[in-house]
Amino acid sequence: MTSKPNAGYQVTDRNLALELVRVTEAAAMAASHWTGRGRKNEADGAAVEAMRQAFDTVAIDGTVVIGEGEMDEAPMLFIGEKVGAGGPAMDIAVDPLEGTNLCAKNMPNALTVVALAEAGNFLHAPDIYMEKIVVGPDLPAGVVDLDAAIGINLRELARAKRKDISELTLCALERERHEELIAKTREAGARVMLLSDGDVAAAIAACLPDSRVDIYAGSGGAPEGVLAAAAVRCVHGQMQGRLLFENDEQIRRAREMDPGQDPSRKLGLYDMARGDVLFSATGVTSGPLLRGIRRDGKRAVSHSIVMRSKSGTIRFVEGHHDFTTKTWSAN
Ligand code: VTB
Ligand code: MG
Ligand code: MG
Repeated sequence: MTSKPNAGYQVTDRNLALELVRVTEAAAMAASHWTGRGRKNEADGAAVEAMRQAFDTVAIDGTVVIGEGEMDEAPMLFIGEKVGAGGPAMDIAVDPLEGTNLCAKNMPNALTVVALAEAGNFLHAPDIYMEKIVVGPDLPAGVVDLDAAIGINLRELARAKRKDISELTLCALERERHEELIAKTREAGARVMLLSDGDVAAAIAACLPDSRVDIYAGSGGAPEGVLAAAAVRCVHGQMQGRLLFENDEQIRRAREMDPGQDPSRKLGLYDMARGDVLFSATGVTSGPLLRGIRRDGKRAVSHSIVMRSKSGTIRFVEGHHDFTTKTWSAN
């Protein structure tokens, strides 16, 4: 009888999870130099450069599909850029510093984020807004819907969770455009948790037990939407999205990036992140999800979450770093 040790083997079965953590750790340590210094561009630049460098040693043939912008507007990690040391063809989605303002102001939830899937599996989305709705695992499929009134969604969610609406918390970015969403949520009897920034962390929070967030809703960045979708796949939550267009140029760009599709269609989770997905995020500043980087002279401690959709394994990784033996994060 011939044994088939590799039956069902997928390229993401390689130990890429740990390699990905190294990438988000590097970016977080570089950004942490700028925490609380009011200089968001410097923080972002440091994270981008460290992340770009860290990718050089990852054994993949990666293409950035969600990145820092178009080739002519971003010096590195631009859309279409090839990264990695060679290996299986992978799609890469990055936000080297998700929450530049949070980092600059030393407020909770600044993260460095990377997601990875086999080539062709992430939505190619322009840097525009996306309407999003996210709920956690173990709920009936379709319990909430982007097109339903928020009051109905909250009622259905409460029923599925066997809770009273008054026990639910909806999380949204604090923006004028969300005034109606916030008012209607409160009218329905639920609580609202408002964030100044950082809806990738909010989407993850909606999927984790004990986070005190039952649903994330509202509009934020489309790139952050794809990254959130990758994370939501890993934690087996539910998410829908829809690109929001402000002009014809944005529609043209979305059509070019995702040919043959209606750019304003309602996107399911698998329209944004298909296949086996890996996700890693490292805290820059401390929040409920992750602790931020703690520096102490020539040492630092990092906290990361790394997850994989196929196995559903969620790992929290604590890294203890010694700058006397490293060059890339010594600044
Ligand atoms: C959104 C959100 C991000 O920035 O992109 C937001 O998805 C910007 O929104 O998580 P506004 O244009 O309304 O300010 C973040 O909060 C941080 O990158
Ligand atoms: Mg960014
Ligand atoms: Mg961002």
